[in-house]
Amino acid sequence: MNDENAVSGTRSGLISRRNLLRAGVVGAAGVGIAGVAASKGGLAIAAGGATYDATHTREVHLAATDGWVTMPKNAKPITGFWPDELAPNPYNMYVFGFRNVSGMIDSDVIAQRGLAQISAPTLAFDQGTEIRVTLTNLGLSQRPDLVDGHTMHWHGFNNAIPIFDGVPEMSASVPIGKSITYLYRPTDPGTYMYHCHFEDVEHVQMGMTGLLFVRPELNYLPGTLTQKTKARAGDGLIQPVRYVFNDTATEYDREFPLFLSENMPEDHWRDAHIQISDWAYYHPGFSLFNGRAFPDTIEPDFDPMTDYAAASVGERLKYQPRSSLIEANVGETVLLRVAHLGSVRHTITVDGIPLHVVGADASQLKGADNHDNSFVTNSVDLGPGESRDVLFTAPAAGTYLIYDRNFMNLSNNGGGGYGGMLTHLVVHPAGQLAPQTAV
Ligand SMILES: [Cu+2]
Repeated sequence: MNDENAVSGTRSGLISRRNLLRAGVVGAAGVGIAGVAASKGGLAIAAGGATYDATHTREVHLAATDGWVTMPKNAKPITGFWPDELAPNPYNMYVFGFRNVSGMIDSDVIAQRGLAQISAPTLAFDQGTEIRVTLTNLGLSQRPDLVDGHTMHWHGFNNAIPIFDGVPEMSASVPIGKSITYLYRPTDPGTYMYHCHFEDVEHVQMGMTGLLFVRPELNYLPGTLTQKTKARAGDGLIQPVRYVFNDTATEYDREFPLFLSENMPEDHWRDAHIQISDWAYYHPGFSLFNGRAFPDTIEPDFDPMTDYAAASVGERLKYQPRSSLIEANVGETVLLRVAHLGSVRHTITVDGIPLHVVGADASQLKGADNHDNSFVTNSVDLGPGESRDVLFTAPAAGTYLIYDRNFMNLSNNGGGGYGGMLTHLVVHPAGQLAPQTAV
């Protein structure tokens, strides 16, 4: 924590922990969605006691609810469990998840009940920014018998305040119809993940997981969030300068989130059909990149708020909105932000392309003596809860495969053809793709 962090206000006595808790919980105890405004108001008072630059504030509003998604049709059905006969066309699997409802009016937020997405929205923040993530619990449309809370747990964030850590046993969760605003000021750039921590084995398996990353201040002009730019060699274009960490050796041209998870269809069926799951008995049917199994991984991005023709792939994937198609021009440096919140190990590889791992678990691979601990490999191995920052140089134009080396994770529940954790890297001739402007 740096001295500018709102949290440091508690240390300097500007606000007590008790008052901060009151701001988060009591402020959120309004009726229905009105709790959002109440909690924001409460936290504005709390944050007002600390010194920070208000222009460096980011506000995000997430909604937590349930919903329906699709796993690919080339999967082997599981009699009685998948496809789920309760699923509305064109979907086939029940999930819990988050939605990004930032900027929506309350009635639109409430209308997202039952429309969860997987993976959770990718969140990208800048180092040193005051971040306020408001989480609203919309309840579960398929399971009105459940009164589950939800939380946001930023995995790996050094959080001094239990309530903002989102572990309900240590503080509080968000009840149905209520909201809490979580406060953060990240000081450590890198790739993280976040998830709901309420009955976390279940809620994580059901889909309340996503990727989050923090860009380093080295990207910005001193004292501002105005991005540094430079003319790249060869094309003369002025482009944003992007680094993974506060080290010029970690420069890249394009970045892509690659969020790893799996699901077990029987457990999703049981949650939809009011049956008890044994979470100790786990054998995933689908392994996912960014919430989709191949071949859906290479479909483009979709918007959960857009109407697509009912039979189109867009309608089928609108609640799995994130593509895993990786595209770059020859010679560009690509950053894969890999994070894993499934339950079994995964080893990601790209045939024939050396992978330079420069970061692990939101830390640059560099010793205290500035020793370079980064390494080049063909196998990026991750356990659950781990992340890696991987750089590679886009080779000759063509299509390459990015996949999990475990063959078990390359089918859709043992069905015919390839599936699971597989996506494409498409390398274009030099200069063909415009510079990346958004992730
Ligand atoms: Cu939850």
